[in-house]
Formats: sequence, structure tokens, C-alpha cells
Amino acid sequence: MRKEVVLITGANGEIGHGLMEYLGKSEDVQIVALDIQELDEELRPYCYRFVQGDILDNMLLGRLVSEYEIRTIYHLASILSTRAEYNPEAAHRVNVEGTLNLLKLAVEQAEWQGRSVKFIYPSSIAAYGLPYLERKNRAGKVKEDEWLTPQTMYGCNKLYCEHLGRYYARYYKQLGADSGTSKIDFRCLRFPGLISAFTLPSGGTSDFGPEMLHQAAQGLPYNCFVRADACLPFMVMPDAVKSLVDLWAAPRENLNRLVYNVTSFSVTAEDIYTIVARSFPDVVVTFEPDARRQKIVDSWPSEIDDQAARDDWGWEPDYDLEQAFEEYLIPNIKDRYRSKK
Ligand code: AKB
Repeated sequence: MRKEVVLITGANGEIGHGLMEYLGKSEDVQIVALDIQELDEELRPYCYRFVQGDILDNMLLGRLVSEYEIRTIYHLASILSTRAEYNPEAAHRVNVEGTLNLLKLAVEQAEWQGRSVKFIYPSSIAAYGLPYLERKNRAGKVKEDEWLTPQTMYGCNKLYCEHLGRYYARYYKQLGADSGTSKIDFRCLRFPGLISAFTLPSGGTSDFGPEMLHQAAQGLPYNCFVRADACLPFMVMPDAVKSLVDLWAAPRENLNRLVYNVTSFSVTAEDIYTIVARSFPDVVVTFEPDARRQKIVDSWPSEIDDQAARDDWGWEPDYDLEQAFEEYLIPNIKDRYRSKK
């Protein structure tokens, strides 16, 4: 008998930390965690098995297919937007070929199990690309099917993988003898910038939000790489995890789309500074925009429209801007760095 498990790739990343902790506490979920890095000690108790390895390693994935009955895949592994611009081809390999490998694994599992496998895929606001700042400022809340002209390799990768997911779910081998039998239940979220009290992202372009907060909490100065008026949608990690789990749990027949926007609040870098300074009055933040990273932020929407998620599967964030900082970020971050002193 193969063991029934949930596979989480990129388990040691930011979302991985939040999701592993949440799912790992539930007794009926056995997690097989995969990451190219060693898994943080604190996450070990949450997983049934940790495999250190590469999503580009087909032999390794083949072994997982033959060892486990994988019911759900949370495919979180990816190279974020800023890092991807330094080595676009490597990013393409990890972000696209890696996703293709996981979709193939899901097909093999579904065929063997004779039932569908859920494939939960976090995409990003990076899938959007507004041509210039003035257009961004006039765009209002951007819906899922608008402005899909990304300007970054990461954004192109995410958008293409959304299409791959749709292909595998609906059209896989459509001319083959067994056409129409794909059992991949592909479900995708487009995340805004994410902020966690416990971990820092690495290699992203929305990182100025979390970086400013974490620097301030440690009493360190922060040189912000975007203008004070740079505006993006954000969400705190508990809401990101909630959205992944809620989308997973939604009845298939309620889902009118494969890809959903989710968001909580939109803020400028200056708003974040103002809120952070309320709790850490000695914080020193300077704004020295990096023109190239700023241009990426200027191509991402200030606000996204998540009405479809609200209508189809009852999405609602638990934390608005005020609650995010007052109830989740500030108290937890104070604790975190106090205990590190
Ligand atoms: C990044 O900045 O690359 C990510 C994202 C917006 O998906 N945080």
C-alpha cells in the first residue's frame, strides 16, 4: 500500500513555512516536503518525510510517484522576479520546466489512482504588465483577464504556467486515444506581495514591504529601493495560507475559473513607513529608488479585483491593513526579534 500524502514543493520557502505549519498541525494530512535547500529544523515535525532535491530531477520525481499516493500537490517552488532578471534562462528552467515536471507527475499519479489529483499553484500579480505608470494609476482594480502582458521573466513564467495548468486540466493529449480523460484538478491563485512576521522573502520585487518592517523591528535602518509613492497590493501570510487551503477545499462545481485574484489591502511604500514608524518610532527609512526595480513595480497593478474568488468560493481575507499590522505583524515580529536578542 502506498501512503496517501500531500506533496509540497518549495517547502522551505516563505509560503512553504506558513503552509507547512498550518497543514502539519492537522492530523489527517501527511506531508511529503520537497526543497532544494535543507528544511528548517522547526518545520521537520510537520512533515511525514522531507526530500532535499531539485524539481528538475526527473529520477527523483519518478521515485516519489512510485512510492506515494499523492492526492494534492502544492507547487510553491519558484525563482522570484528580481532574482529571475539576473538569470532569466535559469528562472525559466525552474519556474516553467519545474512546473511541467510536476504537472506530468500529477498526470501519472491521477492515471494510476484512477481519480483526480488537485494541483494548487500560486501565481502572482507579476502576471500583469501595465505599460507605464500613468496607465497603472488609471487602471483601477485589475481583473484576471486584463493587462496580461508581463514585463519580467518571472511574470512570463507564471502566466505561461497558468496556461499549462489549463492545458493539462482541459486539453491534455486531446488527439490521443485516451483524450478527455485528464484528471488534473488545476487551481491557481494570483497572489499580491506577501508579508510574514516570521520569514523574509528573497529575490522578489515586492520585498520592500517586508524588508522595511523586519529592518525596523531589529532597530536597523532601511534604504527603500522604490519611490515613497510606489503602490502595490499586499496580503499577510495567514491570509495567503487561508486562500490556498480554501481554494483547495472549494467544490469543483463552484469554480467558474481556473485562476483567481486574491488580495487584502493596497499600500504605498510611504504608507508602510508611516505604519511601521508608529510601532518603531526610531526607524530610519531613506528612499533611494532603483530605476530598474521601480519600473517593474510600476508595471504591476496597484489594486486587483478579487470579486470572482469572493463569489465562487467565499474568499475573504481575515486581515485588513490595520489588523494586518496591529494584530498579526507588529506583535509577532516584536516577539520574534525579542527572543533572538
Ligand atoms: C515578487 O516580488 O517577485 C513576488 C511576487 C509579487 O510574486 N513577491
